[in-house]
Amino acid sequence: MKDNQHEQLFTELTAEFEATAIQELDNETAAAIGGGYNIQFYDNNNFTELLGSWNDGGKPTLISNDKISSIIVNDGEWRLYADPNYKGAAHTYGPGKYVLPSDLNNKVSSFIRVG
Ligand SMILES: [Ca+2]
Repeated sequence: MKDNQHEQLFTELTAEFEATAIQELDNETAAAIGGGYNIQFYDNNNFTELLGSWNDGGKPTLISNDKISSIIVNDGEWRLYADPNYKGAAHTYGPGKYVLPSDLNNKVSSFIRVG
């Protein structure tokens, strides 16, 4: 019975993690259907560990808080902030690939499309 309980707990934890991941990636799914993403966030410095994708608007509080280290902007201008609710250190990025500077690396807590 103990093994079963252990397995059940693991299953619940996995389901919880997946729910969190899916929530962050909802817009990626939408973008995939639409044919592209306007901004993509990565955990590392070489654009391979995708944290999430976004097309429009912004997010005042990120699930991937304090994790983003690089971004790819495919369209629009986006402003990234070190603090929630569009506050703190900020930089604006147009189309391109960027490794975030030290005042934003692993510190981004909100972002919004500004152009
Ligand atoms: Ca990171």
